[in-house]
Amino acid sequence: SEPLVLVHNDGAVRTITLNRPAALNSFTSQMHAELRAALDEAAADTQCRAVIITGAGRGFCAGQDLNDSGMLPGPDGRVDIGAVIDANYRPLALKIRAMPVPVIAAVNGVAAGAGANFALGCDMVVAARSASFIQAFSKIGLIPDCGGTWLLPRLVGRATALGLALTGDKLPAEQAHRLGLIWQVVDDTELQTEARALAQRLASMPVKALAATRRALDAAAQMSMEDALSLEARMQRELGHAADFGEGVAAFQQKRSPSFTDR
Ligand code: T3D
Repeated sequence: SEPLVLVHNDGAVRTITLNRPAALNSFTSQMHAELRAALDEAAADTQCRAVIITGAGRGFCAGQDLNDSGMLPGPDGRVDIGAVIDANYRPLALKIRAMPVPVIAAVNGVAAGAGANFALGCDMVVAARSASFIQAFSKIGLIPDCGGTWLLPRLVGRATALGLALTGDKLPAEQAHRLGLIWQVVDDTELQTEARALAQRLASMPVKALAATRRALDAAAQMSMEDALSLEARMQRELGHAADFGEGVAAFQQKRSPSFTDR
């Protein structure tokens, strides 16, 4: 049967495409498993220096597939959503946050529910002009998951986060960009080209430091400034011993372009 996740390599850039277009790439347990495997392989392959996640067809990802077997009531007549979250969404959100390379979401169409927060949890989000973001959870009696409760207020502030989460209104890409929810909006026809150009640019940079930057920002968000300064010193000391820093400084001094290899 068709793989639910497609993987394509273009030099140092790996594109992972969610591939259930008939159901707007909504998540089944099987698609989750294939996505986890693709991310693990990208993380383990030292040739891979940037990852793009996008969707096949007209949607990016419509969140949980509401017809998947995990959505069926158990013997007690209840659906065990907690089990689905523990098995699938929590590991996914954590995995993206722990990737050793930058992860770009190229949002080609609607991103709803966990599909929206999965995109927003990536390092940079580039969206097609016709794409949109929907915190669909409230409409079916749930709260934002896949990191939404943590991400949304940090990205756009409490008032906007609550407005989006309570109404479940569709937020067009342009508006998401104006609110600071995403990095960039591009013409539909340019999405894959722009995402690839950004990924190639990041892949040529010191990716070890880029991944450390994500880690430092996330950790610092919970700290006093004093503690953040200590964290910066600790991480900077470590990066200062890595090959990329030596190469970056040498290339600057020799007025040549650097060639970074650390990961
Ligand atoms: O386990 C847990 O539940 C916990 C995890 C929860 C995380 C979540 O993600 S909860 C939120 C789940 N997602 C939703 O509630 C979104 C449901 N989908 C929609 O509201 C709409 O499909 C969209 C607004 C996203 C797009 O609308 P539209 O009009 O562009 O497309 P459509 O016609 O509704 O959808 C096209 C097809 O995809 C359609 O199938 P069909 O009729 O052509 O055979 C539709 O049923 C299917 N589809 C879309 N979303 C889902 C889905 N099938 C299963 N699950 C979906 N989430």
